[in-house]
Amino acid sequence: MRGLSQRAGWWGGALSVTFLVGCGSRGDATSPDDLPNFVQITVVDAKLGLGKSDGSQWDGLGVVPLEAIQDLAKAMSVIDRRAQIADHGIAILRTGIGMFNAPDAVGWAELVGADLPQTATRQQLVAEAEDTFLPVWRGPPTWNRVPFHASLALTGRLEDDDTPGRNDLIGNFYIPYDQLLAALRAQRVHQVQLSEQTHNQLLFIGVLVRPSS
Ligand SMILES: [Ca+2]
Ligand SMILES: [Ca+2]
Repeated sequence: MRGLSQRAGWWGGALSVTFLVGCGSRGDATSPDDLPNFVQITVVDAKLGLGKSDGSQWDGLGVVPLEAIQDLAKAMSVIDRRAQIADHGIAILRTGIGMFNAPDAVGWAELVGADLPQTATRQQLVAEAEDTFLPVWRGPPTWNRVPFHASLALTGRLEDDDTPGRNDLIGNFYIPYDQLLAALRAQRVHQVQLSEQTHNQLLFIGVLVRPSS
């Protein structure tokens, strides 16, 4: 946990800055006819909201301005449509680490869908570091040779570890096939926007989907 140092004026300036984004257009790496039968799926990282949906901090006392939470999520959603998160959006979250008490993300993820192999079991999401809005998952959790068809989805849950107390829910998430397909076509880590599913508490989860023999 970190001390609260809240500067309301900072938000107006930070969030009014134009988010600089690339067009992100690389063209489709795959056409419908050459989609792989199997893929490898990796859950790489996450981007967490600056506070809880009620405006309280993840840990400790104090508030996070609701406007700041909503504006940040809104700004980042525009970027997501280009399948990119601008460096400036990440900078806001990094700066937030010094201003608000960041969570200690833990959780799990699992695949759902038809014809999944027995090896496609639930995997734990353990952050490399505590107290961060930008957790990177240890491992990272990866499933190999996953049948790739329209019934496939990735689901899971993130909590803020408050041991020995009761954890705070960050969010339950569901990433459908079309987003996994977008990740496959992106040929790099694809940030899936989840803020609408989680009341702006879980902004994105980064997934990597690659063809698997
Ligand atoms: Ca907490
Ligand atoms: Ca905590």
